Amino acid sequence: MESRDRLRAKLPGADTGITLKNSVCDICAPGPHCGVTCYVKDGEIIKVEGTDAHPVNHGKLCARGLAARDYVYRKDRVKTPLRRVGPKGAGEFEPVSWDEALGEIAERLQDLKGRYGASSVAFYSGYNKWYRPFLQRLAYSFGSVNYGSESSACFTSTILSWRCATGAETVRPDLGRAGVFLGFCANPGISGYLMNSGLRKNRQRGMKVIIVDPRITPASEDCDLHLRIRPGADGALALCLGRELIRNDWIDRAYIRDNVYGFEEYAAYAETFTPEYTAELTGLRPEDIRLAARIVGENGPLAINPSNASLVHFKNGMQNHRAVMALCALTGSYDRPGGMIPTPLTYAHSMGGFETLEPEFSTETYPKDGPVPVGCERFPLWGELIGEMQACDLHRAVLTGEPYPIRALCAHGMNFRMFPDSPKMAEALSKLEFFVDMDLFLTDSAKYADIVLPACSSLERGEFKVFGGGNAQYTSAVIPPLYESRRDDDVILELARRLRVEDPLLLGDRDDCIRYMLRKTPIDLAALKAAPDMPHKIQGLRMTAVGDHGFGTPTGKFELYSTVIAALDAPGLDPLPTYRPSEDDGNMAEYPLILSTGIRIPGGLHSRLHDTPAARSLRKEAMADMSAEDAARLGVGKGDRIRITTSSGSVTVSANPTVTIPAGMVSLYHGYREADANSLLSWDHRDPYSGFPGYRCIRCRVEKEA
Ligand SMILES: Nc1nc2c(c(=O)[nH]1)N[C@H]1C(S)=C(S)[C@@H](COP(=O)(O)OP(=O)(O)OC[C@H]3O[C@@H](n4cnc5c(=O)[nH]c(N)nc54)[C@H](O)[C@@H]3O)O[C@H]1N2
Ligand SMILES: Nc1nc2c(c(=O)[nH]1)N[C@H]1C(S)=C(S)[C@@H](COP(=O)(O)OP(=O)(O)OC[C@H]3O[C@@H](n4cnc5c(=O)[nH]c(N)nc54)[C@H](O)[C@@H]3O)O[C@H]1N2
Ligand SMILES: [Mo]
Repeated sequence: MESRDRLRAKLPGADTGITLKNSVCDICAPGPHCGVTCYVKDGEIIKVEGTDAHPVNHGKLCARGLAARDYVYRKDRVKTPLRRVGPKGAGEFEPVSWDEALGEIAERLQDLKGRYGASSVAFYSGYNKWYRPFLQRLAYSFGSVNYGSESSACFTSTILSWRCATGAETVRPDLGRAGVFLGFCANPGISGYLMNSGLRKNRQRGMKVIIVDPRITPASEDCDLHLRIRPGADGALALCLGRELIRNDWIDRAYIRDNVYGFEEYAAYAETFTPEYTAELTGLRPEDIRLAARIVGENGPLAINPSNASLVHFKNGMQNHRAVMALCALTGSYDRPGGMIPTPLTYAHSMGGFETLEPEFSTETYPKDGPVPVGCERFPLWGELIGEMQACDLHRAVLTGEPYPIRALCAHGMNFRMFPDSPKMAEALSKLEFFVDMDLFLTDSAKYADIVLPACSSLERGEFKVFGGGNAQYTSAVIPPLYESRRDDDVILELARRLRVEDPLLLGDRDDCIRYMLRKTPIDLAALKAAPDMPHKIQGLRMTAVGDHGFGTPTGKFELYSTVIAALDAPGLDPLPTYRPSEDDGNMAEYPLILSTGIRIPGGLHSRLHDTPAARSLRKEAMADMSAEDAARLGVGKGDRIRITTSSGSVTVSANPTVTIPAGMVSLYHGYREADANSLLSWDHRDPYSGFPGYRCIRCRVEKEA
């Protein structure tokens, strides 16, 4: 082939000047962070594909990862540090040097600390996890208790419920040995494609799969039983399944005797959830519920869905999740082969299968004499077991001064559109005395900032990562940071120096900090850095064997009756996984439909891909899926403009009538500038245990626009 054709085909070689470099795609959650191979010519990435030999994705990439090049070269990248010169939100800035920007930030933060106390400054991280230990430690070393993140609305409620039940924080299904997979809210084909192949492969070997999902999805089309539950009724179904397992003696009595606390109380409560009563609550048929119980009872060990953000995005979400987890206790499937295996978050929210001292690094400088972090007083269980600022309460603190005023915000990746009642969060950003936001893009949130700092992407930096099975990698940059962008951790460390925090680690070197976190592992950072292209299996790691994890609860058992919740004695919090309705207070006659916001779409990753052309091309318009029946009743056809109204507001989007959604349900993805789902959500529609917003169950009405 001629060089010209080889160039057109983007083939690497000396004649084409194209070289290959490996890195990771960090557009989505750090768990997957798939290996990518970048084709680089003249310092520019011209193509991105999955790395064949990478142990996580084996050459595969999803629609988001395939848009990585477009993401990096988005037109709205922040190019230099910026200082606001116009009104807040208007997006008028002047470029300033890094030195000026960081100098001004340090000066303003010190001034606010002097006047109002360090905790009047909140530190916040959006979806990105990779720099979080540094940011959290900076907040605490600066003296503020108010470090929080988007995890206040993502999956930390599942951590909270596992901590309550067993003391573990994250738990993974041992799919390779499971007899049955009970997938509440499981649609991994769209939200986490790597788990999808695990489900398929194990179903072929005989594992039974039950999918509980109101919608027809790729996962529900490839399962043994699909239960199309009413949104938010999962707790009732789980309690009824527990009842049926107990009545049919499909439970592990020896395991329960030795390892479970509160079985009798739980059994008495679950007994009230007869299949007939549960059918009324869930919209399912009693015989289907009985069949599900039989499939679980006869096919152990039981594995459940570990990524349950959509299960906990309800007003009753954490309790629903606890009710599902209880089935693992009844069947003796916790910390047992084929069941749910406790697995620590190893580093930056990734599970390597081993422990590091990241939690110690992140929290050891926590200020001893500070106030209670924002949101922890209102959500005492969150305060007790998580202890970080419940970030969904941030706008309350700014706008009402409750529990005390937050005056300044130091944010990495702020996006007001993820917060319940997002216009309130935007208003809060406009009321701050000082607001810094570091982001790749000049987002609508960044436009409220006094100083905007340009961040680089994962392809422009080297980074320490861990992967499942005891693998670790220290990537190197594929291209240098674009424009004047920098990596977040460098900026955090530089700010620590300028704030003169009394913290030798933060005043030192990034790798020394990482080594400090890894000091009880045999990981050699220098060796990893010398071979950055691929993850390496770490030899000599200590991993806890299945069955040996024990229980970190006060009773030393799997607590079906939570002694932690009982000891809080907080009004409205029940020690048993009790079931409550999930709807908001909207009145049924006025708002007859249920709006579920945020069900994942292939080309969307919160707000960050809506302005990325390759990903956006998969769903060009903000579009709401609704049932074909409801659409016919309202005279709505595909592409017609519809207005969705809740007691909090309304948005106009195009309609997508589909048979995959049940009658009565409407689904809208979040993060759209032109149709912000979270402007439809009342600030107070929240789970009292976790403080999580009820994103997935909001009463609404739909009207066709003239
Ligand atoms: N493409 C894509 N992937 C993503 C993300 C993204 O934005 N886009 N976000 C990532 C993040 S941050 C997270 S937290 C995860 C979330 O991951 P998931 O929770 O897996 O994602 P969802 O698609 O929101 O929900 C899964 C399924 O739950 C169903 N469901 C909705 N309501 C109910 C209900 O009341 N009961 C039951 N049983 N099922 C219900 C939905 O119909 C959907 O098919 O996804 C991650 N992966
Ligand atoms: N209605 C509704 N709302 C939801 C959800 C839902 O299902 N429904 N899901 C919730 C869930 S599970 C989640 S996880 C949240 C996510 O919500 P967010 O955290 O708000 O997610 P993003 O839109 O990705 O915004 C993060 C910002 O970080 C920026 N960014 C990306 N990489 C970097 C980096 O390396 N450094 C810096 N400094 N910035 C970077 C991005 O450009 C983006 O502007 O949304 C929640 N909100
Ligand atoms: Mo999330």
